[in-house]
Amino acid sequence: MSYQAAPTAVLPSPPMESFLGDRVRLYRGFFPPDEADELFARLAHETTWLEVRYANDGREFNLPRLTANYGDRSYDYAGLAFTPLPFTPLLDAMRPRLEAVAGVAFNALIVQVYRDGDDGVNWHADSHPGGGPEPVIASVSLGATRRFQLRPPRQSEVELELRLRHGDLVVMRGDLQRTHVHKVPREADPAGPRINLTFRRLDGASPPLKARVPHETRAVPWPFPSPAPRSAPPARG
Ligand SMILES: O=C(O)CCC(=O)C(=O)O
Repeated sequence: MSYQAAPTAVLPSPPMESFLGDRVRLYRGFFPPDEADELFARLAHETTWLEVRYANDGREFNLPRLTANYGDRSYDYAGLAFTPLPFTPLLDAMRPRLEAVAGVAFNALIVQVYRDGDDGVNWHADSHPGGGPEPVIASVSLGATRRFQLRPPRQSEVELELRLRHGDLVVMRGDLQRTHVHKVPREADPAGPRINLTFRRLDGASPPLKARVPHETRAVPWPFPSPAPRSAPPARG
């Protein structure tokens, strides 16, 4: 296949819905269905998917999703350190349209696959110090529809829930990562796997992790075997 990003100059402004004081912008169908299908298929095969196994309180957990880091900065989180790979031609082809909408030159990317409804990501904020106080994050959804929830850190009720579908783009901006945490909850029966890409801008040298969590990674090529049942992990698991 020959994925070609549409030239940014000829694209009309995509329709947008705005939430939480315009700090969450949702572009439904940013990637039209044919393009989203091709991106999903190529990312599934071309991504170097890693299973992350880590120790916490003397027990071992698998991160409940597979992950891959790209770019020229490592986006380390939750005590886990990653070695980013260079952007692939496909990821480079996706970048300009996302940068045009977000107004930021992205240099770091996490790609994740939620293999089934047991995969998810727990409450967290994207507060990597390299992202500065007001990071702009472009988050692309491909594949199964999943819920994306936001709430203030000390509040138990969800303040905003979006159902993110194939081809949707969410841009988070402003001080959102200080006022809110977000989560992709586990779900009983999603219609298959979902790939998420979060493009970010990181400046300065990555500071050393405050507390390194012992972990190891293992490459898992697509198509994935049925994952083992996952137990409840700690924060951001
Ligand atoms: O999968 C998503 O939509 C969110 C991913 C996420 O929260 C993250 O990468 O920080």
